Amino acid sequence: MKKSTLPSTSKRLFSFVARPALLTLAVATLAGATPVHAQYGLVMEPVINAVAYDPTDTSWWPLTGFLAEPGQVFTYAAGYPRDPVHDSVNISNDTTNTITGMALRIVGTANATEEPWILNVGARTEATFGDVTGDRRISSDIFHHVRVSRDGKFILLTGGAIPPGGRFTDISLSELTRVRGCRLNSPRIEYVAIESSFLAGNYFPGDVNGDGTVTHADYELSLALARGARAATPCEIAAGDLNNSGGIDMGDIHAIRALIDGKTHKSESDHD
Ligand SMILES: [Ca+2]
Ligand SMILES: [Ca+2]
Repeated sequence: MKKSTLPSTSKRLFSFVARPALLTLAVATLAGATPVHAQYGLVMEPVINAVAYDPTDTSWWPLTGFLAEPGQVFTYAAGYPRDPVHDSVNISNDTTNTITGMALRIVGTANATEEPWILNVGARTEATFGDVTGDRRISSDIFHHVRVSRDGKFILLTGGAIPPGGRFTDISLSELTRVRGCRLNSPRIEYVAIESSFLAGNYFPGDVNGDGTVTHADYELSLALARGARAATPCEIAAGDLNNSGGIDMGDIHAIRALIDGKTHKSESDHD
């Protein structure tokens, strides 16, 4: 399978956070309980790199065809074998937002990578986000911070910006890997359903409602989200997923409470 050629700048710029994240992912994958039926896993590596403006290039896709606003979710299909269309078409940020992050979540399976597809949201899949190119990083020359959740299903790329008019690659590398102790039956096909969204603005730990400070309002909001009042947006997860579980849960609630209380951790029982 052909490996994508990445711009050399991506090798310089993008390792310090991605590497621990991937190590965490690898540990989680190896240490996690492997179902008896699992014989293979699909690893996906989103590659979001800058593309220079080229007036002669008319093949790019406008982002608003998928995502018009921060936090809006577009569900698509990707997987193995790779879809060459997505390796050769670039995307233009035709929104009015400066994009400050990308969030992707594996949410199920799919039967094809091009519409019409059937997306089975909630279906079990062994697919995770991780390194496909072999450099032990998630490569991007735009976003310098990468966080992969412990279960490998959620990836958040931040620490960069795509201004209005900016262009970027639409590439998700993928490969099938053998799960420990099992044989890889080849060729196999696996497509997964992926929820994608973009962030605009700055998000820092604990500021779940994005108003610039960490207050009791963030605690209340995160508590509601942890209790399932509604699905957390990628922006809320970016700020509130302090334990890197890929969502807002009770572990985050305690961490946010500790931030509000000005403590690094809570060791005493908590009476509300
Ligand atoms: Ca806040
Ligand atoms: Ca969490």
